[in-house]
Amino acid sequence: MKKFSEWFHNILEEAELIDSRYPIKGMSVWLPRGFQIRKYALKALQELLDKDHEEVLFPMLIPESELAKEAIHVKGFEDEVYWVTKGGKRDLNEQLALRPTSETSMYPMFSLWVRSHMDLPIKVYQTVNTFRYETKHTRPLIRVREITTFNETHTVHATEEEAEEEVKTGIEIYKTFFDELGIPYSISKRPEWDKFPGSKYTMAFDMIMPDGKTLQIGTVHNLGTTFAKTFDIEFENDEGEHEYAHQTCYGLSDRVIAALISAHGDEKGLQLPPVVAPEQVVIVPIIFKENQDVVLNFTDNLEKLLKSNGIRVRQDKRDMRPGKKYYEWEKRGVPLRIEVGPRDIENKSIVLIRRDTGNKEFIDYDENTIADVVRDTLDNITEDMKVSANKFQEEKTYSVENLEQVKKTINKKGGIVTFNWCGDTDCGKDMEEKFDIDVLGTQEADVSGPCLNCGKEAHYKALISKTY
Ligand code: PR8
Repeated sequence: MKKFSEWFHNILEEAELIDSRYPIKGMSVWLPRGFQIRKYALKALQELLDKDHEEVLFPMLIPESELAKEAIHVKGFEDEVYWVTKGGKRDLNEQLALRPTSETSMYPMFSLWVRSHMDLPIKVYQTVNTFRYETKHTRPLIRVREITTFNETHTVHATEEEAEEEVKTGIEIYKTFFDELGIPYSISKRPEWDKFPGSKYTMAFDMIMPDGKTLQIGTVHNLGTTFAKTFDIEFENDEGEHEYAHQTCYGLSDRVIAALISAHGDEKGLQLPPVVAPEQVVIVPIIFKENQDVVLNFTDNLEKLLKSNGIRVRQDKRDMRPGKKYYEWEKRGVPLRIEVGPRDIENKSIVLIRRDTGNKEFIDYDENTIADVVRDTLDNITEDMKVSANKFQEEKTYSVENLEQVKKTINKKGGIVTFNWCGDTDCGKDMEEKFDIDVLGTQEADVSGPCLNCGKEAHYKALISKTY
């Protein structure tokens, strides 16, 4: 693959996903094809969230006085906030922030909603746009200033245990979601200096991109009682005493689409797992003048049949060379192509071509079973795409034994490097500087012996990488 960032930008344009020429840095336009992929991805996510959470919608503007209340939180975001200062020509009494995330928009309301333990738990989510004035290099979908697809879940609980449980639930939901999309990930606990501002701790999902750098594709935060104390989210327990609530929040963004594109795309273009593909199947009739009617009769019927079985199918009847059509649909990532020519109809067979492997399969045509055959093939594609993407992440995760290897591996191979680590902030920051990397975080592991960097006793597996 040519240089990744160039490939990535090309594919957004060539697969007609995003137009990034919008005249504000860090803000782009979702084109119809991109928007459909986004829609199907959100549908899959919402199905998972809806089992145990309710959807809500909060305003986009936050009064400065609320945003400023939680000191650590606001410090983490102060350089990134966009402000609305005027209504028409008049200065506003109080300036209003465009939400960079919604804790300070939601929690003052939670404070009104929670009175007794009977009001708990609260488990809500919303999918909104948020704004962050990012100063690092912006890239479409990957680091944007208007996050157009911010899916954020916020929960409130009576006990610390329940909040811990919810962190696990959040992680499970994201695992299932990423698995459905065939997006590989490594999960780790972010180091103290890189946790979400105001949180107790942060669990993060990172995917290794084709160029070897990692992208944070989702985070789950345990907020403890910090925000509850700031925003007065209190409840009366069984004994009539007042207690502060325990909270969690977790979120995903447009980056999921970037991860999807990057995990599966290739030199031919986009490659979509069936669950998010606007067209799961494209039928290309091979038409010659003399038998046009026979072929189109057949393909129209096939199209109808697949559609009635809930498969997203499109027939491409355009008057152009089949080869050109194949090229276009491959570039757009359609998982399965069906070719039907006059000879196939005579032989009562059709041809299935998989986008992921390029495999061509001639199958006997039977109206009663064709939908099942197609569905099975789509399922196999989903599974194989996942396996292949996971393999890349595994192969690019290296366990090393000494410092020399850390440096060599990161610089030569990229990916994630893991090794025994003490977990101390000073030691971590020393490594970040020395190796020009980021400490992604730690995984609990059965570790013994010294920290690879400082020689003190190791307690964790560290994960480090170069990051986006
Ligand atoms: C929270 N509050 O906000 P988080 N462009 C694209 N994606 C981004 C960007 C950006 N500029 N910044 C972050 N993300 C919590 C949890 C409510 C929900 C993505 O957490 O700041 C990253 O994938 O960690 C990140 O993991 C996710 O949004 C949530 O943002």
